[in-house]
Amino acid sequence: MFSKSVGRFGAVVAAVTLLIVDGSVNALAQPTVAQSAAPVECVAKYEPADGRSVGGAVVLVLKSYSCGDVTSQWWSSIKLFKDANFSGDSLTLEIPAPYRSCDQDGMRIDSLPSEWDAVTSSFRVYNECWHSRLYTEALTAGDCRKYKDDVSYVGDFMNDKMMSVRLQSVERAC
Ligand SMILES: [Ca+2]
Repeated sequence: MFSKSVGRFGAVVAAVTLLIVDGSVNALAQPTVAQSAAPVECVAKYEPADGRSVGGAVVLVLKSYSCGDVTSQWWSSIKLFKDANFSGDSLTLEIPAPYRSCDQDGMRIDSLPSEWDAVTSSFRVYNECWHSRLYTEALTAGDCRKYKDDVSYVGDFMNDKMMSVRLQSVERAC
């Protein structure tokens, strides 16, 4: 029993020593300035849901989602960034013609690709979608905050909480 404990302790010491030695070697092998990975750009395409309109807004549903080497000929409505100041991984929400621009009733996006739930910290808007309302739950439920134009930081209240959004050309109350 005693010798078994010593044996285990010895193994732990050996493992820790190995880690330290290994860590030192790796530290020497690494470049002095750590390289951060380039931000990933993603695109989510939305199309109008058949027969659904809420308060005049076009209700959009997710049709496709991809990241990496993405190109598109659809129209941008809003681009979400995981970090503040329009940095970090991004997701552009796109729509087809003729819904390319926001009008006063605007668009309603009930859900995001799941990995984009509750991560947004900043965003840009396009095609007359000057006014936005962000929601902390899907289906434009939960807490809401309204914004105008591009937003470099959504604020502590909404940071890493957005799960759905409304966009329109004029200001609307939450
Ligand atoms: Ca974030």
